[in-house]
Amino acid sequence: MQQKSSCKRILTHLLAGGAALALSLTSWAADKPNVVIVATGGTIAGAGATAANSATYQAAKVPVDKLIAGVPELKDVANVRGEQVFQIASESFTNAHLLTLAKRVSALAKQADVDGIVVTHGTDTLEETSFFLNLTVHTDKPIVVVGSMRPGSAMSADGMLNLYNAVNVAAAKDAKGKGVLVSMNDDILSGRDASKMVNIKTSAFSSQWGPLGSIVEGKAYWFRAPVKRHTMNSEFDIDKIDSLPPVEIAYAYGNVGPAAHDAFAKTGAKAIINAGTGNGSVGNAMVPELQRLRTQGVIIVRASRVPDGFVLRNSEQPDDKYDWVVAHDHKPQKARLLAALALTKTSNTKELQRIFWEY
Ligand code: DAS
Repeated sequence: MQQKSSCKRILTHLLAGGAALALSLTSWAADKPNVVIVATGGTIAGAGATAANSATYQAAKVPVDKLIAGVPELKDVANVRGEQVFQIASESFTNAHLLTLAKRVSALAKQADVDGIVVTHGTDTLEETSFFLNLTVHTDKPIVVVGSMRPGSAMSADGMLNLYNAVNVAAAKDAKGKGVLVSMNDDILSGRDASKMVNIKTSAFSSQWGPLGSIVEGKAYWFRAPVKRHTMNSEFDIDKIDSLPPVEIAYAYGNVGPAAHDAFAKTGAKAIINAGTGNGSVGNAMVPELQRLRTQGVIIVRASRVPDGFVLRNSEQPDDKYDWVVAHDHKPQKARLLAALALTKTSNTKELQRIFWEY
């Protein structure tokens, strides 16, 4: 009698286990895309002391599985799983973090069972990561970078909806081939030119060239596509890059002198992004300093501290004569990354300028 009841119990247990397994397999329904959320930290993983703390909180606290559990609607969109690559505030990102993250994203994109990738990220350097991935990951699968301006513990937190939107975009077939995307505040921006333009609002991110599309109630509406080279059409391949040459940014202002530039050159900078005034203008006192640095072999890239517009070649300065490069419409923080990648290939200034026009 004893033996019979234990067999019955084991059988019941096995049947229940089998049912759960079957359920889990069906919940990874083949008709749903597979999306991996690669988590790096930031405010979207942040937590504040009270619901009133929308700006005072600790970033990079909540693990990725809790982020996913916090948006149960994700399972209606895709088969979602999470990977915690880092748990840091993004102002602490280094080149090493960028390389590690891009290599992981590249490896995931190669997997046949991955249809789209979401990267959760702090907003402070989100634009640098989205641009770097756009330049180096060879895939046409959607890669969507997302963050939030308020921690999940705050009233009207924006992280849940931003994450829901990002997974919807990553799961959308028509998001393929558009390069790396940034999904913030219902906008779908190009990872190339998305920038954090307001540091205290949920409408923080924009591009001077406008969003590529918008996402409403989980549906992506597209209006434009990128024209600059990216992902599959990029000459930079993260799988072949293991380090980045040092490139620094020197900010210009009235009364600026060469101290910062000289210090960068002394520490081995291969290029200096000069964040000039106006259209990348260089003060009279600084022109000979930059020419001197150029003769010492440092690449000079004229960018602008002005958020929008683009630097014209040979306008404010005779770039051909000085052998300088212009950053086109790239903000200094993005020009730094493009210059570093370009310098893994060449230090020929004509080639460097071509790269700035094309990416
Ligand atoms: N410190 C900011 C960061 O991690 C918080 C955020 O906005 O995500 O980028």
